[in-house]
Parts: sequence; C-alpha cells; structure tokens
Amino acid sequence: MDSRSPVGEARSLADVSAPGRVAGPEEGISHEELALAARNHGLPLEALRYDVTPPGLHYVLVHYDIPLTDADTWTLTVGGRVRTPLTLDLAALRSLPSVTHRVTMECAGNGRARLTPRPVSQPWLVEAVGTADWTGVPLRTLLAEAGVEPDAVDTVFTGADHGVERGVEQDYQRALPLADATAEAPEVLVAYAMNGAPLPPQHGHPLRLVAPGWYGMAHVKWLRDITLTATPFTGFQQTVAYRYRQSADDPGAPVTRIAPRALMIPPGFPDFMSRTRVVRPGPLRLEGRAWSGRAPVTGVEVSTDDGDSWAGAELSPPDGGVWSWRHWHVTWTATPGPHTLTARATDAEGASQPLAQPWNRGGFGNNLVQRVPVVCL
Ligand SMILES: Nc1nc2c(c(=O)[nH]1)N[C@H]1C(S)=C(S)[C@@H](COP(=O)(O)O)O[C@H]1N2
Ligand SMILES: [Mo]
Repeated sequence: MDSRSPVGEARSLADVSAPGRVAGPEEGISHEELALAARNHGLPLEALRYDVTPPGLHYVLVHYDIPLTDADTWTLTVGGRVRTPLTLDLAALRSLPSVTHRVTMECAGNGRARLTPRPVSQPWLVEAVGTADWTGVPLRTLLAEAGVEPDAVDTVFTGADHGVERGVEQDYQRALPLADATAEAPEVLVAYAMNGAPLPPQHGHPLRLVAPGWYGMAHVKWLRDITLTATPFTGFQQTVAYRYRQSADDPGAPVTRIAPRALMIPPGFPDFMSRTRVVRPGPLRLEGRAWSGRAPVTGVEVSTDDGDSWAGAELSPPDGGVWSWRHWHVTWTATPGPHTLTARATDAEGASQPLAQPWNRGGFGNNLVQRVPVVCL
C-alpha cells in the first residue's frame, strides 16, 4: 500500500488528479481504492431478501462530496432550447401529478474489482445494487410545460456536487438523448421521495433524476438544473468516463442500460474474515434476485458445481414491475465437502451472463457470474 502523503509537491489540479489507469499484474488494492470503498458502500448480499431495499442498505456511489442541501430554498431550473424556461421549488414540483416507480439501480462499475487486470477506481465486487420506490414528477411533464424547441437533441442534468476527476474540474453532469428523456417507457422521473420518505442526503436530497433501466451514472443526484441542448453533450461523464473502451485511445461506445445479472443470497453462515459460507448437509433453499435494464428477466439458472451443469430456478411473479428485480429460488441437497454455487440470468432479448470476464478499461458492465464458495460440514 502507498503511504506517501497524497499532497506531496502538488501545485496544480493535474498533480492531485491523475489519468485513469489499470493496476499492474501483482498490484493489490491501494489505500485510495480502500478510501473509496469505505465511502461508497454496497448492498450487504443478505439484503437481497427484501423486495424493496431497506433505508441505509441500498448501495451508495458519490464521485465527490455529498452536498449540504436545503429543501426549503432548493430550486430546479429548466432552460436551454425551451420556449419557456422554468424555475421550480419543491412545493411546485409536489403540486404536479406524481408517479412512483420501483427501480433496481446498479452502478456501471459493479464487478470492476474482479477484473484482471483491474481498472483502478471504486473497487466493487458484485454488491453495487439496490431497489427503491421512487416518487416524483415525470420528466416529460416538465419538458412539456417548458416546451422543447424542435432543434433540441440532448437533455443535460446538473447536480450540486463539484469536484475534479482525471484532471478535469466539474459539476457532476450527465445527459440523456431527448427521445429517452421523454419516452413513455421507461419513464424518467424527477424524484423527491425514496420509499415514501424525502430523499436521504446520500441519495440526492432533495431531488434526483431516476432513469429506469439505465446504469447508475444516469440518475443524477442533487439535481439543480436541466438544460436542453441543440448539439450532443460532450461533458466529462459522457464522453471521457462511462465508455466501453479497450484502450486509452479507443473512443468506445457509451455505457447505457443495465446488462442482465442474478445474485444469490449467500446461504448458511459466514466466516468473519474469509466470508466463506458453512452449510449443513441436506435440502437447502438457494435464492436471490435477478434483473436486466434492457428487457424483462425471463429465466435464471443455478449451478452447484462451478458452472459444469445448470438447472432452471423458479421465478416469482414480476410484482415490482418491469424495472425491478425478480426473486428466484431452487432447492439444493447439500453434500459434505466444498462447493461453488453460481447463478445466471437471461432476459427477453436473449442476453445472459458470461462465464469469462467481459473486460474494458473502465471496468463497466462486468456481469460475469457471481461465484459463492460454500463448505458443507
Ligand atoms: N450528482 C451526482 N449524481 C450521481 C453521482 C454523483 O457522484 N453525483 N453518482 C452516480 C453514480 S455513478 C451512481 S452509480 C448513482 C448511485 O446512486 P445511489 O448512491 O443513490 O445508489 O448515482 C449517480 N448520480
Ligand atoms: Mo456508478
């Protein structure tokens, strides 16, 4: 681990904010990555038991600092290529017709720490996911009220947080193409409530965007401005970060919707340090959740022999709607000895999860199957 003072001889933003890189062959997780992991926590996998993730157990990802916000004085502005620019406070937003969508959100970097070589960034294993009921105003209601000019192509969302990343000082900003921003399904929301309560500070208080089906980076928190542009948005989080690149000079394709994934609730009980699971011989229920942000999940298969053979799992009805994970289960008769359990989801577009890592330089969209080592004693 690197114990040098991070300030060192720094005299410029470039000195404190290095370009993206990939870890060397034997390079372990650094203090910098540990600091990010301690700030940005994942879903404890046992919390996959809940349809809706209880407060505080939903994963959190914050690029910079959580801003201190005041719901009483907060305003959202809507401008750019619109006929009537708007300034809305929370009371104005709450007076508009609201909708609630149950949405499974996942960070695009989920699975990054398992990649070889490892892209150096927030080191997620598989736990950067959560499901919440988000309440707010459909974005298309606000855009209709403002009146979108015919030459608008992108909808740019700006958060109240500020930082520097890869040498570029910025407010957190992301855009959605106008067609996605105004689609009937998935319906994008400007949300002011999570699970029926005001948004907590870490999840975007008092306002955030919710873009069902999209990886987390699109759901801009601490939302303070929406600007319609006549040219495609070229901000850092759109054109530099969140691209599927094979090399530093590869322009890559944009990261958009969530690839299918199944996760298992680790069965039995864990060892404190190794997290290895201990189970008893006999019939055992293996269960978890599965989701895809592209198309409904149509199947989950489970393997108890590290991927040599697979059996179909029972899927619960899609009670939470199209953009929420589904529960699945199988019964397994555990026999004494070590076993590696795994599960994989398939969606209605026929996409499934790879058994070999899908590598890219940012470590995005790695939906490699989860492997759960258990020992039956
Ligand atoms: N303003 C702002 N919005 C943001 C971020 C951020 O750092 N700043 N992080 C994004 C990323 S990368 C993810 S994965 C999700 C995480 O949302 P959550 O913390 O509510 O789970 O928020 C997104 N919205
Ligand atoms: Mo993310």
